[in-house]
Amino acid sequence: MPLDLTLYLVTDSTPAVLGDGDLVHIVEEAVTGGVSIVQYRDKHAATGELIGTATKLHEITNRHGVPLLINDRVDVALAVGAEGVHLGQDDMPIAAARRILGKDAIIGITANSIDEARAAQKGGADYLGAGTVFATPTKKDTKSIIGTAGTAAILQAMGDEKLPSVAIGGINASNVQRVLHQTSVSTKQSLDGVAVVSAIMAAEDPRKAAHGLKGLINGVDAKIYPAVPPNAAYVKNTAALVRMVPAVVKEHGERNPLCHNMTNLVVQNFAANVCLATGSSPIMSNNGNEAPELAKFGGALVVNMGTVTADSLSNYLLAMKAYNTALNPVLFDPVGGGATSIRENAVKELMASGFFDVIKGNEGEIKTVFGSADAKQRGVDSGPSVSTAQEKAKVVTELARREKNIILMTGSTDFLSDGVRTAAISNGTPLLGQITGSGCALGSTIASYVAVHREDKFLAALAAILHYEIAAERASTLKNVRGPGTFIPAFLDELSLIKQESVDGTDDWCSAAAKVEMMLF
Ligand code: 3NM
Repeated sequence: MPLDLTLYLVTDSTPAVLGDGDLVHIVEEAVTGGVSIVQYRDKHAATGELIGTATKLHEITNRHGVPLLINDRVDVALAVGAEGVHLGQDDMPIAAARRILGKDAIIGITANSIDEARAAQKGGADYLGAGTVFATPTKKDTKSIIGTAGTAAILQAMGDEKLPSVAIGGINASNVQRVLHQTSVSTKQSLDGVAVVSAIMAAEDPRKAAHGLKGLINGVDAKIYPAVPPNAAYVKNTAALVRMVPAVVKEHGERNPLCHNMTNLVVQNFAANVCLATGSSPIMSNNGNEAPELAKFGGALVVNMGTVTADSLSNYLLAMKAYNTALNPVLFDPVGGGATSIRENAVKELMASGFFDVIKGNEGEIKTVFGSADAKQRGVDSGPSVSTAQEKAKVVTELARREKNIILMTGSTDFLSDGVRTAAISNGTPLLGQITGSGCALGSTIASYVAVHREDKFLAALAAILHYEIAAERASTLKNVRGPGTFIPAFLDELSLIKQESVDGTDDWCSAAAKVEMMLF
């Protein structure tokens, strides 16, 4: 029987997952819906019961031509003639299981680290279950949460001899596409499928759930735009990129996308005014329960961690899930990310729970997301920089590569990267640093630009930054602007004027003023 890991179902007989459902019936429904391999996993039942249920499951899987594996119990697999076993790190060694089950048996192994994956390769495993990707109520005693970055590292470390691999832990319809996308190191070093428990076992309609997941995995509904576009819009040349900006500003101004802001009280008013002036339609809603409805409007979400509390964190998680499910862009602004352990943990939890198309922050915040040792911040301000331009550019490039998204590190020079293209942008005015919320409002601007130009998110972000910073620059030179107070209304005017100039087809605001330098890695 061929080993097809596309959609791997692991069963669970505990009341928390199974409820009053019938295990055998659920597996039949799931296999009909598209599950390509089944692992019978029951850590509590007596041997006789295991053999009874496994026999029934094997009759179903045989009928559908998919393999049945038994978790841990080599004896049960042998007794029912199952196609193989799945072994944890504490179970029987692979070689011993191979001696008992023979060369044709499928033997899979769980790996939590690069070392475990390499040992599984050497030991002759047929496939790898990498995890735990995300924290999951289904199995609380997992060794550690490795996220998509840890899973990608395992796939990469296996090199050319990579074993067929699935990822497991907290995977469901809302995140399966981005898990496949973010863990893919190269065409070869990517996942062959995903393993799920509750997404099918606890679903109201397991057949429909399996069918839906299979469609998402096969990319039938794939709308995830890669950070680096594969087509002609992917340009590295500075002048060519800058020439494309006014058309994106025009597109944004004409399409008037929704910009859903979850942001702190201090900046709500200013961010909403910036949205209106740049051409997006703002909604300021910090209630995560509203997000599923708002996510349907095709706009973008801004998660500005501002003043994070347990309550706001759970709202961010709900909203992020809604936008990820609707495949609409999310921008993360980890405000003060490195300032306290609560914020640092919030960053970790948010990063582990969903996909951010763009992460923007100052030097300390981006380093916190990256996991740098020198990320410690005092307050939410950036503080004196400790890195050279080259070092900052390297951090944003590496982080963008790791997260497969767009990273912006703000400062007097901004560094923007999609992992392949990295730009240093030196527009702006020191006055932006003297008004509250200027960084947060830039986040709102970038998010709505990505919503209208998602086929090249790097170009969208560049257009937003130039629109914003050139407007600020223009405002700062006006005669009647004497300081931060008079700067704010003039800045809003210039934002709106640049939008209008672009809609009218005038490009000089950008070509004459843009200070962009591409940095190559
Ligand atoms: N093994 P769900 S996590 C069975 O990390 C199992 O090895 C894991 O359940 C591991 O799909 C897990 O409901 C449970 O999140 C996965």
